[in-house]
Amino acid sequence: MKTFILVFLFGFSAQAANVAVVDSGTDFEHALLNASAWTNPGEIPGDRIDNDRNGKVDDVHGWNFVDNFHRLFFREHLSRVNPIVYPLLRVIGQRQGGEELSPQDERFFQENYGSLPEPRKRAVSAHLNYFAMYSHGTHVAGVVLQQSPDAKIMSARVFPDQPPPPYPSAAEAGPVDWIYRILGMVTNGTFQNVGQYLNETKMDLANFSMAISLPMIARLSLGLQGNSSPSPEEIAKEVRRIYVQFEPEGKKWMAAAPDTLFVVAAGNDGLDNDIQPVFPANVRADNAISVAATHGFHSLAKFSNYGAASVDVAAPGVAVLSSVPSLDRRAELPMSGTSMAAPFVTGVAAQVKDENPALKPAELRRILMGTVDRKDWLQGKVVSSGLVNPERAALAGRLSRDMGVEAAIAAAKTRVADQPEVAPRLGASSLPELEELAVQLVF
Ligand SMILES: [Ca+2]
Ligand SMILES: [Ca+2]
Repeated sequence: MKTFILVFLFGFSAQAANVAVVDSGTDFEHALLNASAWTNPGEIPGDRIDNDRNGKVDDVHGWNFVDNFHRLFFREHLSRVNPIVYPLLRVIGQRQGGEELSPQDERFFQENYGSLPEPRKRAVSAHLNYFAMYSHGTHVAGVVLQQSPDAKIMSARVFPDQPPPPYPSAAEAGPVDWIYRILGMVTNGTFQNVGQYLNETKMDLANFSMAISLPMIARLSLGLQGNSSPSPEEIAKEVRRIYVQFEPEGKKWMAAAPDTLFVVAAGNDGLDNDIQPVFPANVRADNAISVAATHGFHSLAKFSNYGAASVDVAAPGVAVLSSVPSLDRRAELPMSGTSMAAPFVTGVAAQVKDENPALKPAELRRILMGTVDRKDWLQGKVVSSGLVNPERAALAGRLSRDMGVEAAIAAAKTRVADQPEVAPRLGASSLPELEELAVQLVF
């Protein structure tokens, strides 16, 4: 009887990690996600009553912080998405992954993009960008679940919604307006509220696949000061000046949720974050870790930011296949960016937490960094000089139940080999427009 009770208690305590995806909203109707939504135990859905009295009415699977509203994702916008985005993004993703395209795929791309007149090309590109942002939080959640299938996903929506630009007319949504809206949310304390919510809902992890574009703000600011064509050095200097004003705000977010590990994408400018800081990736805290992107396990992605002192680890982020919203609720597409590398690390961290729920965020971070595959090509690029190793990190998590974290890391290192460095296939393409889109469409 005693044994039975112990077994029962042990089984009860082994709980899957709670993971917040702080992003553009997550489509939990997707077949790959619908069993994985975190559910607020204190809230009755749809009764228009704030049952748990946390100031948020019907916050069942998360909260929409942009609109202060329970709806996290607007599936009805799918009717305004042109279905051409699916095959186009598939072809572009294949190119980003270095694949050689079939003649049919090349012809398809030429007919639907390459051979179009300039204004229509811009319109298609705007539509692809819209769809990628619309899908972002759904794709990111899928990547978390690939590494941690039992994780419970909470959606914290922080991206302002933009209606899709009509297809294929040339009307484009203004990125400057969008930046101002995000900026407003940073300065009005929205993200601090996100931090408080992560704390209230006991999130083990929070994935931040986002960056406030300080270079864009720097250009605007220098323009207002009469410098309309600044040099890269002038931009970097202005970015550093602006970053210093943002940093205390970021520290507040992380301090608001001390039991949550914040996993933050390093950014996609191909630049050194030690020289030109990225917000919030550069915010240093015991409960934050920043992530660069690699091409498979082989090389640093060309677009990825890095930083010997400011970016902690690397993980795969090129042509990552994951869930995207679609009418049939089953679509998957490849996407590239540090936005895809961060949730890889978030998912691994969720597995480590499952192995030992007693681990604190700083210990999770230490395990992720201490169990990497060290690479010469990541030396001087990330603090740990390495790529996150899921199996080794999980083993260190398990061992840490019975020994100190450092001893667990050392033991895991002797037992799990590095992941094989398979060289990517780098086929050529004769389509310059495709190459250009493959470089531009990173998230
Ligand atoms: Ca509530
Ligand atoms: Ca309710």
